[in-house]
Amino acid sequence: MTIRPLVILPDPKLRLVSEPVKEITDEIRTLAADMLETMYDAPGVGLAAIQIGVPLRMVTMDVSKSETERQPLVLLNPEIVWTSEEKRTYEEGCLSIPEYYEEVERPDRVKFRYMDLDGQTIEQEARDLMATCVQHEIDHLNGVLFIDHLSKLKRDRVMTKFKKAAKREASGA
Ligand code: K1U
Ligand code: ZN
Repeated sequence: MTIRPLVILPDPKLRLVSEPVKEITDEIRTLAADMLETMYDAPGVGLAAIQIGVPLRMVTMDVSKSETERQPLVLLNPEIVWTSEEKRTYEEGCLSIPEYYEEVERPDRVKFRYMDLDGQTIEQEARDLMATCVQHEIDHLNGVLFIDHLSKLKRDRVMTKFKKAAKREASGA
């Protein structure tokens, strides 16, 4: 298992629409293991494959509170199949937008469907952090970031900050 480097804003890869996983191969199993390793190392509660530069519809998640009893999930081709009318606001972060947190309103509960690494189709209902996280991760698969749910003013401020940081890094300053 390898910890892979994270793709950081304003990298244009974050805006790609990822492709479906067509077959569960050893490469896909290795990618899943690397994504989990990278997610736990960050640390994060979710990760989409594009965040390590791979434009495939793959997500890892673990919203368990305990570090000793991990509950890793690998979602292949996940999709939201139902959302509640009720909304909730959660302070979100993103491993691709380090140290920036903002409140985002999303449906409170969702049902989502995915294929696991055994090829089984699973449908599951989520609430609380898991509901927020699965919506945030599926957004990544469609090139959408949580800052897209904020006002244009806030989004522009974040973009400017990260563009400046990337320029400084490229110039070695
Ligand atoms: O996709 C990502 O960038 C991961 C992101 C997922 C997420 C978190 C919170 C709300 C919505 C989506 C993160 O994991 S950010 C890190 C984080 O929230 C966290 C890290 C360690 C423990 C608990 C939370
Ligand atoms: Zn994110």
